[in-house]
Amino acid sequence: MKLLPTLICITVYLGCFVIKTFAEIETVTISIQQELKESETPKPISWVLLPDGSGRSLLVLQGGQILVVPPDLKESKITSFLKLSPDQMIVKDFEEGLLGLVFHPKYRSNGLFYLYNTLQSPKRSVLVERRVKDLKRLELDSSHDRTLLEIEQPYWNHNSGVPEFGPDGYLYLSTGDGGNANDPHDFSQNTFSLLGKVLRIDVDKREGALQYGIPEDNPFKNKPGYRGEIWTIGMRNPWRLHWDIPSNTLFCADVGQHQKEEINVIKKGGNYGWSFREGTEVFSLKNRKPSADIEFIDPVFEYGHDEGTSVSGGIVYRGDNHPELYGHYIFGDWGTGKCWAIKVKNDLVVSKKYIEFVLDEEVINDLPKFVNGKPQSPFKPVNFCISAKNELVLLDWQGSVYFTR
Ligand SMILES: [Ca+2]
Ligand SMILES: [Ca+2]
Repeated sequence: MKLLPTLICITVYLGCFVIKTFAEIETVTISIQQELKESETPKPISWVLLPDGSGRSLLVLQGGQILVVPPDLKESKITSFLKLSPDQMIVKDFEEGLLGLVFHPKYRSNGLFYLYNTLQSPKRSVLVERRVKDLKRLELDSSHDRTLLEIEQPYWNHNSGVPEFGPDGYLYLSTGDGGNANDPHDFSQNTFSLLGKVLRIDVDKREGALQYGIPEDNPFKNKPGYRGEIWTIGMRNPWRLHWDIPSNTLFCADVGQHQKEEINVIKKGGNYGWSFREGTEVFSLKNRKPSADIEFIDPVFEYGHDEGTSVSGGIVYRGDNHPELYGHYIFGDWGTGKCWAIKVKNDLVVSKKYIEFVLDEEVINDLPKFVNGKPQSPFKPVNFCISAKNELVLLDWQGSVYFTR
């Protein structure tokens, strides 16, 4: 751990000097090592511990493959759990594909898990329930393939992903605004659309024609003009949700357009602004005015496009090896590789640190670099996950898996 002195950065923009002063922020330095080096792991998007006490983990790849990794990470023992057909999911492999997996809270007794992925013709996102019939051998029940939700997607981008179960046993799913740019159909604020929202559903029930139930205490249940599944409004492209059970907090990193990247604390019925706002700023491009009675919830933390271009949310660290990060929400930027740890109390950031990751004695995510306005980084974090030992797993979208030491 080291404390950076106040930094004065001089950058040249169109011939003029812009002087920026960054406040004094502690930088935590953490050594990492690459794992699964010999294995093909293109576009890893999630590392999920199997909730069966075996210490095995699943590595979810955006192309549709899910690998089973043994507790000792021995590559010769890696097996395939399942494989979705990329042809059915993907036209543009930048944001389409398999985007999330979550186990049912009662997985040990019912074997259920959920996949969130895109499908084509017509373009849509689906939430599908599958079942493991032999938990030890991880054998799938091929007859169990239940589509709970299908959400039409007008464009290839902004499909969000990574559903989570809350401490209440309900499933929370974030959705993007449909895609393109500028939320062209105003889906995020449209309360009859499931796009641009956080949704909350009961996978153990059925309601009318729906393949799930809508919890009685959902904020807009039975309210005219609203879909009852909606938990929050005004999301752009959440990547990703995370329920921190010890603090009873649902975190939502929301990818911004050209100005601000957001970390939000999700509140029942909240309106998180897009596309009236981007972060704490008015999104003026659309020249629309929100009605006076809407109260927007600002992010608890945001950064501008001088530090990154696309936020990748993570998890709250509760491991033993890095006490300086304990209780901090860990996240980073996909474009520049810059990483942060923030501790949030009563919706306020009470501690903020940068994290430098060191691989073979070299920092892989030091100061952000932009070349012709595009971020350059050897490290493109797409997710921050938890290992079987409760330590950090970093997934680099370029195909690498790193463990902290
Ligand atoms: Ca889309
Ligand atoms: Ca927002």
